[in-house]
Amino acid sequence: MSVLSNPSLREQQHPLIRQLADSIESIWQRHLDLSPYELPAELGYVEGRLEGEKLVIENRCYQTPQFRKIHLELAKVGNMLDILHCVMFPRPEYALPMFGCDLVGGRGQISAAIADLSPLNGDRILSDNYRTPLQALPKCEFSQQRELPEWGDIFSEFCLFIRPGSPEEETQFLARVEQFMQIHCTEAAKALPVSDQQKAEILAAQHYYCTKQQQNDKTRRVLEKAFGTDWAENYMTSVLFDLPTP
Ligand code: BLA
Repeated sequence: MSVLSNPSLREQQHPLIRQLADSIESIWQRHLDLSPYELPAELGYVEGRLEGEKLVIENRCYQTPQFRKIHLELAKVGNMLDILHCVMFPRPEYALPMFGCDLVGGRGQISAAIADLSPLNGDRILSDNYRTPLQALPKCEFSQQRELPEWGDIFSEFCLFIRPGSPEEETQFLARVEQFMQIHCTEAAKALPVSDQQKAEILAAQHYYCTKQQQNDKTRRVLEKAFGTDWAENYMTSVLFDLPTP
C-alpha cells in the first residue's frame, strides 16, 4: 500500500514542501516507468515522539528500469519541524548522477533547502550531458547561501544550498529543482548499460555517497531523539541511504 495515499501529512506541511512533493511526484509519474519498491517492514509509515511532540514519517518509494530506488519522504515533528527528503538511486549499470534534495523548516520558515545532481564516478565531476544543460539554466539569485558541512564533498558544482529569503526565492528554488529533475529524467531515459569495470566504479561511488550522507549528524540527532540510537542507525542505513549490492 502506498502510505502517502492518505494526504493528511502533506496538507499540514509548509507550502514549499507540499508543492515540491506534488511536483516531484507528477514529474515521476509523467517521465518514469514506476514499479513498487518495498521498504523494510514497518518503516513505510512511522510515528514517534520528540520533546513532547509527535514525529510522523511517511515514505513513498518506487523503482524503475534505470533507478533501483526512488524515495520521497515527508516528516513532521509537531509544529516544530517539517521535512522533505528525496533521493533517486540509479542502478549501478547506468552512469547517472544521484539526485538528492532536502528541505527542512519549522514555524513557517524553511531554514535549509538543498538540491543537487551529485556525480557518481571516480573523479566526481558530472559528465557533459549533464553539465551542458545545467550550465544553460537561467542564473539563480539567492540572498542567503549556506555553507556545506564537512561531509559535503559529494555534491557537485551545481549544488544549491540556501535559506530562502522570500516567497520569490522559494518559487525560484522550486523551479530549479524541477529543472534538475527534468534534465535527469531526460538523460535517464537515454542511458545505456555500462561495462563491468565502470559498474564497479559506480558502485564504489554510491557507497562513498551513502557513507557520507550517513554522517549527517543533524538528521541523525532528530531520529535518535525520537526513536533511539539503534533505530536511527538502522533507518539511516536501510531506508535513507542503503548501500547498493553488486
Ligand atoms: C540539514 N537535515 C538537516 C537539518 C535537519 C535535517 C534537522 C538541519 C537544518 C538546518 O541546519 O537548518 C533533518 N533531514 C532531516 C531528517 C530527515 C532528513 C530528520 O532528510 C529524514 C528523516 N539530507 C538529505 C539529502 C541531502 C541532505 C538527500 O537527506 C542532500 C542531497 C542534505 N541536510 C542536508 C545538508 C544539511 C541538512 C547538507 C546541512 C547539514 C549541516 O549544516 O551540517
